[in-house]
Amino acid sequence: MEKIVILTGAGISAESGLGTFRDEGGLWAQHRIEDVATPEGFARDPALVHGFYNARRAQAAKAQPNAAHKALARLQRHWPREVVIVTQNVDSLHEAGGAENVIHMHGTLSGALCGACAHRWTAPPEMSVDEPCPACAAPTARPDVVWFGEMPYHMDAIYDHLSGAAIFAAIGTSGQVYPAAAFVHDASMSGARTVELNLDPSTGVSSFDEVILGPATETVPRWVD
Ligand code: BJW
Repeated sequence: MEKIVILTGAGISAESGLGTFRDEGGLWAQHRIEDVATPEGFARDPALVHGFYNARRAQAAKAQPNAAHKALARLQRHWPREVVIVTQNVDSLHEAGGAENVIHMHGTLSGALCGACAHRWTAPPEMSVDEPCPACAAPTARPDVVWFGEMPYHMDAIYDHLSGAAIFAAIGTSGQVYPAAAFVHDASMSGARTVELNLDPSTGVSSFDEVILGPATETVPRWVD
């Protein structure tokens, strides 16, 4: 069955008040990627990394889904078997906006993961360095997110969806992080029509068949309806 595969990035949650990574004043202007978004950074200073994610978890808990999240949820309700939402975002605003089936390729802020036995559980609002794993008791709890150098989640399922895509849309992502940045090529190879909806053109803008520029809360509902 032909699919509509939608990839979302931080830009879709920007108008819900959550900072993006690479825009001016974004998260990477305030924190060094090597310190907070790599396994090596976590090994060096887990307290710093927990602090970074605790603050983002608190901020995300207060954020409300916006018109773009809600429009995609409407589209998915209309075609539940055809519409696949793949998000790089670790917030849960797609679900809060009514989407039921969301693939979180970079994990979630609401998850905790044991670095020793890979057990997963719901993260408390504040994680700390001595938090024990409920399964093996090792003090190796980490946020269940995907850092640089780690394998993103659900890649087999995502490639499967991309190979059957009739339409591929990338929304609010700068196209600077792989493997998500290459999905437009994967989808094109499968014959999909590709569209970018973004505030500023992404790094891979020339690979898309169509480009719609503007804030997601305006462009996404218009594209969906
Ligand atoms: C709006 C808007 C509004 C604003 N409306 N729009 C050299 C070449 C190629 C690859 C590599 C390389 N060296 C290393 C790599 C691999 C590396 C990588 O890509 N590095 C690059 C820096 C080059 N990738 C990895 O390590 C990944 N793993 C991997 O590759 O495994 C091997 C593998 C091989 C083959 C197949 C599969 C796997 C893992 C990457 C993990 C990324 N993790 C993070 C942190 C997650 C946890 C957390 O949230 O803290 O993921 S980094 C960060 O970037 C986060 C995001 O999901 C990701 C993408 O960011 P995003 O969403 O695009 O945000 P921004 O800020 O960049 O862009 C925002 C956009 O929104 C902009 O375009 C704005 O214009 C727009 N916008 N307001 C609409 N209102």
